Amino acid sequence: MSEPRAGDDLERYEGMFRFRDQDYYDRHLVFDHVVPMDGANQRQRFEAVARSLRDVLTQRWLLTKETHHRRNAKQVYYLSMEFLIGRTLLNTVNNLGVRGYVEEDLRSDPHQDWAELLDAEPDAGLGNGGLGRLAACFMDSLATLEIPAIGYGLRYEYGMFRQEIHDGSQVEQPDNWLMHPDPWEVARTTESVEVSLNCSFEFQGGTLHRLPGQPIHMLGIPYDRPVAGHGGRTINTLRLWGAASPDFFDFGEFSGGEFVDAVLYKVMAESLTRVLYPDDSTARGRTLRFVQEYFLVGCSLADIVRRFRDRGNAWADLPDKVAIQLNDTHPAMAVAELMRILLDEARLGWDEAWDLTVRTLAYTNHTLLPEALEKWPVEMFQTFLPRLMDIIYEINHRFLGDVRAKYPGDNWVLSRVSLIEETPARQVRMANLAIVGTHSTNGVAQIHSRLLREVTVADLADIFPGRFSNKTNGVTPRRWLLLANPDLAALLTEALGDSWPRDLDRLAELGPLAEDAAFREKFRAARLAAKVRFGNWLKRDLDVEIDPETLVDTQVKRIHEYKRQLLNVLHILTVYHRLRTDSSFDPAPRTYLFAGKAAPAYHLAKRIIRLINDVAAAVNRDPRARGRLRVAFLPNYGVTLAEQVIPATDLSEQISTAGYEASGTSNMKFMMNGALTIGTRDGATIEMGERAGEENIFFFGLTAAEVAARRPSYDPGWHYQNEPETRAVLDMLSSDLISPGDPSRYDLIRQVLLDHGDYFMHLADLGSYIQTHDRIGNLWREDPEGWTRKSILNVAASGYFSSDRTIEEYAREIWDVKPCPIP
Ligand code: 26Q
Repeated sequence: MSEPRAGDDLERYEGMFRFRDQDYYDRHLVFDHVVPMDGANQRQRFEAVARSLRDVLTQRWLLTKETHHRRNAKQVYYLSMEFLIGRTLLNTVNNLGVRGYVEEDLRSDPHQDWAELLDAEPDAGLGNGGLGRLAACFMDSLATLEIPAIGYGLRYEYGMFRQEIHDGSQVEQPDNWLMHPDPWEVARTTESVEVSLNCSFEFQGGTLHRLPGQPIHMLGIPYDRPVAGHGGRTINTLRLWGAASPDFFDFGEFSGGEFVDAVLYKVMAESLTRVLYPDDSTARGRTLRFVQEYFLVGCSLADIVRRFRDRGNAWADLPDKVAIQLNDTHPAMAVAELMRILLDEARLGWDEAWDLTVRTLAYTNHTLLPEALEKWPVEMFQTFLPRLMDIIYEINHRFLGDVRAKYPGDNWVLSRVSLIEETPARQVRMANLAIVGTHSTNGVAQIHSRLLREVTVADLADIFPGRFSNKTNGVTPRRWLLLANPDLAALLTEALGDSWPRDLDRLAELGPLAEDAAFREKFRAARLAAKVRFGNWLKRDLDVEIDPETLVDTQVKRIHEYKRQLLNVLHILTVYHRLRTDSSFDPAPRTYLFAGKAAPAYHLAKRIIRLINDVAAAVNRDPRARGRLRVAFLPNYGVTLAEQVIPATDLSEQISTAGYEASGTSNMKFMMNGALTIGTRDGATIEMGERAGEENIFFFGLTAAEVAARRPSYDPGWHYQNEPETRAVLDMLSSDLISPGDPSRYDLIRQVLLDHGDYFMHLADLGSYIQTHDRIGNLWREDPEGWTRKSILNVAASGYFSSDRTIEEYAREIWDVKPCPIP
């Protein structure tokens, strides 16, 4: 090979990515891949850019760790089965503040296309939805606020499935996001930890079977990813565990000719972190999931305790040095595992161990849906984790003793708060374990925290009144505004200067500008630019055409009955019905967008996807709807698609049955980007109304209290009998229009709505929903200036929904941690 720096192409790369006079980029491109500069493909270029950036932040990353260690600062450990991180490149470039530099250099290179290069990065979808994305936003805020923190999760080789739509129906495809080497991760094999189960297992036909009597030892290999805070001062770590089998184990014991068995055993252990469970609402008792949860807890606690001891701390100081947050009950075995470590390894007495455990751990609840509350069979604990089961029994014994003293003679209360459910089967109630075994339980929006306290776990809230609080969710403005919406971000910087991404309350200063016609004009131009950009992206990537001048009305989230995508569909069908039957009907032109995944076993949710696609096909081919009504289902919703669609949306649909959406977080992302909201009084949408002013949010429908009061006497059939439009629309479901040649295709949906009582009360809210949509359409068409005013006021009121505010509340009120500035 000739001298590498002599070629023409190499000349062009001179200076590029020379952040510190080192040719990071060209070295990585040529030497990592052994290709000439002009022979590299986009993927290789992406890896080289990412590796160069990692080089740039490496010193800060090391300095961050070293500073936290040297100061022995109190650390936050965020334990979560999910981190929905999405792509990392652009976010890291932005947060390090090198975007202008990188883009400028790339512009001068003919082989390089920044947009294509960004597209070459896979979307790390290691989560289902809101809970996983919240964990990722929190990591961004923790680093930005310079709080010492490590996120702990699992390194699933296959994340959330890729959704394809075939003939209108969802088809799940594996998401092989680690197919190429990931440039962000660092495998730290020297920091591997061993975790043991009392019982081994094997996979047969995709399910896990126990192999009794054989204990299994597994290795957790840490894969670290840098989390660069905005401003680039603190680089925290997201540590994801990959499973392996200890090498010494297999070949020694199996050397009697059972080489193949040894290899199979190894493969079995490695299967543990193969795939994420793509289910966010039904906690079905799958053994593999149980073992995954323990694996996360076992590896993470061993790591936390090792780090704590390495710093020379005494056990009694654990709560002063360590704060562990449990993201839902998924890692709630941490209560028993920490007790095990303190009892069996540190050899503390029960009372001291319990005091330290409770003061170190805290728990966040994310759902009120009973079917999503985790319960694991006692027998499963006994098989795999008998020591933890013993500890849970002892915790329960002591706890119930206290409860008996507080409520003498009340056996009902005992059976309700017990950590063990006796019937129909003996199961460990993970939420009860989490509440009893931690010093803090919080909900994620005011209404959710109140319902949690007053309804879901009322007895436990009575026993531990001081433990309960609310921490309303937030989202990171770096990814969801600065990165996702460059047009609006530029306008904000022009109006406010460049501190708003780290001080989102400054958006309040936009309030007065709502009355400034010149600013409104610029604001509308920025919003339109985002819509045009989205339109181009849609055409190019998904071959869907939309008119950016129309009202873009979007519902993107997991498909679930309680989120009521069906209510949205019923409204669209109502508009369509009017267009078909009334030639004078002339609604404001709208584009209705849907996106979202259904759990693979959730048949009704999958049928709803098919219905949306059938409705889209019917509407989009009908000349009467042309220019007025368009519907599209965008496949494979995830972080990357959200970044595209949210900035281009005029109207955000937050229409869950009141009392069922714990918080919602996309509602906040839409608000920050200038969408107006149509919503029920549910989750954090209520707080959005309090901050933006009720007149700037379109609320409709029953409140949570009204839902509960109406339920006993609710009769969906009444609406069908007495509301002609409701009847017409429901009858359309079995018509040739929507389900040509297959009139029973939507029988299931019709039955859910009419014959099975419409549990989520679609028909009760439909009238109010349609009226509200009519008002919205009129405002859009008749008073565009008024619309823009409301839009600006929404952005101005969105500062509260920065995850920086949320994390500051956790830091002050739960963790008692302070920032630890890196020199
Ligand atoms: C549990 C056991 C077995 C298999 C799967 C699960 C499981 C997985 C994920 C249960 C629940 C989830 C995810 C729940 C979730 O995303 N909840 C959402 O959390 C957001 C952040 O707080 C809220 O904004 C949403 O309202 C809430 O639905």
